[in-house]
Amino acid sequence: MSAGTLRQTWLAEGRADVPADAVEAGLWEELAEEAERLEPFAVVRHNQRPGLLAMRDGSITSPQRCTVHPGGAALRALAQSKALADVAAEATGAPTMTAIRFGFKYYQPTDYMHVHRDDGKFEITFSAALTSGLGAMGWLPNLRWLTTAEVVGRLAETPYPDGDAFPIQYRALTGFDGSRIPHWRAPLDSESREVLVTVCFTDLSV
Ligand SMILES: O=C(O)CCC(=O)C(=O)O
Ligand SMILES: [Fe+2]
Repeated sequence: MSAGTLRQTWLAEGRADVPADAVEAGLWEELAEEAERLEPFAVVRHNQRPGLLAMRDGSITSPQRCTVHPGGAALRALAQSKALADVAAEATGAPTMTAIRFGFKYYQPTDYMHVHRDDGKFEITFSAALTSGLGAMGWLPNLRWLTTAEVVGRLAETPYPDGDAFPIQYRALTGFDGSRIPHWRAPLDSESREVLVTVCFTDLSV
């Protein structure tokens, strides 16, 4: 995909498809092994405060339950790869991009994440599935440019709004404008626990 296409898709749709060759097949294997190995040390994230909480950085937090781990050498290699930083920069138009948060998220059956907006420092959030049963995330790209107050006003009563499906692909990264586009994961409807890998970039040049 040409750089121009990445940029246009980002501007128009708030998403960026990472070319398959940006991540080596061997690294996916290492990520899957690392996620398995670190799972016993993952911590439960269970925010039970009901409703949407508007934060001063523009993010919106909401109830969620899952297990998280910041990863090891394989995830650092992914987060620090030049190919991924280049996609992040081309899409967002920022000169240089730095990964400032990354991790594995483990969803047990019925784990969930209500509608929210990511940390305002994140210019782009990439995610991929490390297991095959994760399914789509929900998102509302039409609300991308609304203010925090407007989003809270509209979605306060709907943890899982009637929105669009954002496919989380198995061993393939997709970027999206997670600090602006409200998104969520409905309770996991699967027999097995599923694993997501996520990497968020910011522009440290400003
Ligand atoms: O489960 C997902 O696909 C999205 C997770 C998410 O939005 C987050 O961790 O901020
Ligand atoms: Fe998110």
